[in-house]
Amino acid sequence: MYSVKMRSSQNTSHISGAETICDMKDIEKTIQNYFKKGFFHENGEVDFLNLKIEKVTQPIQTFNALNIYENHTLNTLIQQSGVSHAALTKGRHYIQNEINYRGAIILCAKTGRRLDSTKERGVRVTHFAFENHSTSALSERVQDALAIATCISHHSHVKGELCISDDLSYTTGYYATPLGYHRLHHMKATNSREGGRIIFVDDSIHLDSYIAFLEKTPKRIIYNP
Ligand code: PML
Ligand code: MG
Repeated sequence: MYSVKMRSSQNTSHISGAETICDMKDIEKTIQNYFKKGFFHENGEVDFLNLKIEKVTQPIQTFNALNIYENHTLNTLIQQSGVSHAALTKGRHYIQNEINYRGAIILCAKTGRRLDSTKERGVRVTHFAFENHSTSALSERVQDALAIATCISHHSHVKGELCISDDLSYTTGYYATPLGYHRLHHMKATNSREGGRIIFVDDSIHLDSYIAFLEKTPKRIIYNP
């Protein structure tokens, strides 16, 4: 199996990213698809696009995807998952600031203090593949989001993850906990690059091994509700 990754930018500012793990025979069509996705993007004209293909050498770990839910409010979810309002407010600041992080920001669920030291890059969930074994079709965007959310929440110290897309016209976000992926509609105004991923954790987490799991361990996420 091979890990295939794409990221594109304008003036070093993040425009788009995608990734999967696939068989050798599927690499060509995957990079074609990622080229189109990353190069022709509503977020702006691209002046840099990186495609990376790497052979997967470590064993792949398999996880069941979180179940998808609708109709919950963010405030209720935040409260139920043990994240404070102060932490949510700080998380929203990272989402609303001018920086488009490529990855996630990790905050203490109690105080909202930033715990990772990845600056403007953020922590990227990489080396994962999504397999839909259910009869319900999911858009490519939701498949990716569900795979990433499943990886992020697979740790006993993670309370929840808030994600809002930084794509101009996509306003649905989600809040995921180890108990489910909750879609949240109308999370921002259209034509806004505001967006990002915030992971709320218990600050006794062993951050280095958690980040190594997210960024390096090959992961397969099976959706079969
Ligand atoms: C993104 O576009 O990067 C994030 C996608 C969030 C998907 C939310 C949903 O529709 O379930
Ligand atoms: Mg995007």
